[in-house]
Amino acid sequence: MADPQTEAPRKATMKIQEVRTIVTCPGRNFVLLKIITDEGVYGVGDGTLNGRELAVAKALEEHIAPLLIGRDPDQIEDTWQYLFRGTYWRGGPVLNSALAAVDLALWDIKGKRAGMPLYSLLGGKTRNGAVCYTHAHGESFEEVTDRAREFIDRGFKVVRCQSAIPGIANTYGTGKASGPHGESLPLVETWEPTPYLKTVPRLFEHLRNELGDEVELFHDVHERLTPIQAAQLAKALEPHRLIFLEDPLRPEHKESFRVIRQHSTTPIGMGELFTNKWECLPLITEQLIDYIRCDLAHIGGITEAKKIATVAECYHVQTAWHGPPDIAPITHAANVHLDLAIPNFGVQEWIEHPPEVAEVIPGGPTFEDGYLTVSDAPGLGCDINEDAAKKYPYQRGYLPTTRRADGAVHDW
Ligand code: CS2
Ligand code: MG
Repeated sequence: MADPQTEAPRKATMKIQEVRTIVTCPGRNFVLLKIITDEGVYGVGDGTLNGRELAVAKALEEHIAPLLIGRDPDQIEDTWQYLFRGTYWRGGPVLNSALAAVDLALWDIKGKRAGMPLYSLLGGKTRNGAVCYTHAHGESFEEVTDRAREFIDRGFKVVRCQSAIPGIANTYGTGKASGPHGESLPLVETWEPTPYLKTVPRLFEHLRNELGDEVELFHDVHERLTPIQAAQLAKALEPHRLIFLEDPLRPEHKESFRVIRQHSTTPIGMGELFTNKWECLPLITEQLIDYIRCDLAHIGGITEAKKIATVAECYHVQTAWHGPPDIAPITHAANVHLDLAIPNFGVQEWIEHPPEVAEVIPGGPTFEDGYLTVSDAPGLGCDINEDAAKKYPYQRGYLPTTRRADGAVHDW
């Protein structure tokens, strides 16, 4: 523990000697962390925040790294509390992504010291693999169906489906929005609820007719609807049996989820924009959602996710941790370690990174027949190849923004 007067670390068997932030862009930007101890053991973490990467990198370099030098890497909870509550100005996506990077790296060190994979430290395996989903998208229903079929043929048992909406330019999830965009300004997407609400149920009717009943399907609203629109959509989708409807409402309005629940039995998933456990609480304790899907890289890492999973378990809520391509394989590995250990795992989002990513960050999860697994290597099982990282310098990139047909800003 730290000295109560000075925060100077008390004598520890092992000390943090160096904290290295690595920003790299092997196809997209990642903010990686290496925490190196005086005994040579090191841990790797990920604090990538898509579109605001350097804010996290600066927070780590300038504000957090100096606080870690000399601390005992074993005391993860104390370090977590110290970094979260000890800043006074706490939380939010930037600071909690930075905190996540530290948390992941400390768990990695703990696993390496114990000689155990993380899932083992978290209580051991409750399942052999984590069933996962990926994204099928397209300009037409036929294109979405063909993509979904390719994934099903590869073994996927769950597929997220998004199609272009007639009359709307650059619809979310149809494939134009990802990756760094150089120095350019954000791509602008448009949004109108009426064509969207008409199209999505038709898409799923088409998909069920073409793909049958066995595959699990779902759809990401990306927090764009009003409560009553979300209720209408959830109700209209009932016959198509979605595993869940993802992120229907903005993260600010927890009580609005009651409106959806009052009108529909379509399961609801929510959470990639949350940055701490308290934001999840009302949705879980009121049983307004069925899947909690926070992003480990934005909520302060494994320490916070484990607590959220435990609270969710008490209320029959399952996990579906966010697993987009804009977080590094280190976070994907952390997701799967947790999925394998907790009793209330639901489904895991997973998008295959291009090969350059594995060159820089080897050791991410492995996909086989619809399931993800991780290696039995101690810790998270990932590494950072710093020489390879140098080959791919940071490129400024923005997420798209969204405007209504009349030009007004809407949620992306
Ligand atoms: C999406 C994300 O994976 C998802 O469910 O909502 O792709 C999200 O748009 C990105 O993580 C934003 O960076
Ligand atoms: Mg989403």
